[in-house]
Amino acid sequence: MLDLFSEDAPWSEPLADGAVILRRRARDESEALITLINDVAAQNPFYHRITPGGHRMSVAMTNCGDFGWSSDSRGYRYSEQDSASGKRWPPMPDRFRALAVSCAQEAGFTGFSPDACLINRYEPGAKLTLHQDKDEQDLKAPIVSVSLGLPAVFQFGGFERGDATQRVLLEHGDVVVWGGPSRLRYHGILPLKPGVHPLAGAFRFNLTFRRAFR
Ligand code: MD6
Ligand code: FE
Repeated sequence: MLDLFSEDAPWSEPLADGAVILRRRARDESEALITLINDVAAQNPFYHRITPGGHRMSVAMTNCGDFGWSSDSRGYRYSEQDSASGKRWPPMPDRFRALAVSCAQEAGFTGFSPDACLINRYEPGAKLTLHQDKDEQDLKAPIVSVSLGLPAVFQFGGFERGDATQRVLLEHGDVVVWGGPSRLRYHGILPLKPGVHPLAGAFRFNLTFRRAFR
């Protein structure tokens, strides 16, 4: 149980209408989450996908759940199999689902039922340029994003790529939930600074839970 009166209890920070950071919300179970990430990666390894434009992504990715997000020369999409291995994605661990559902609920999104979890792994220098998440069928469902390991600067913008962005540091155990009016905001991650995290070593991991299909 979380001790809400202890000095280091989680707190929340509004980001925009429909978007909130639940600070340290996943911290107490982070060791278990990292073990589960390693289990998924043992079945379906992280790798650097190629964008439709032919660039190798600096972020390495894998997925778990009924569907996984990937990118190759034919485009971005959700699929039941990893196009690289031809295998189905490993199932979404119950603990992952429970965390995502409870964070969504806390942010006001009841009934969230994720069918996909994209796992990003950042090494020093890895970044994610400004993008929108719009490959999901049901844009009414929120996205729940869990940060683990090394901290990173998150950029949160508007509805056009050129709009001004806010910069916020996302640290180990922080959870961002967004949906509703913010669902299609541009966002990205600045290049990761090198470091060593006691549980994640030289990496940052990010889990994003989505509802890909209705
Ligand atoms: C990351 N996150 O934190 C990248 N997308 O590594 C995302 O791209 C993201 O945090 C949609 C919703 C929440 C996110
Ligand atoms: Fe995204």
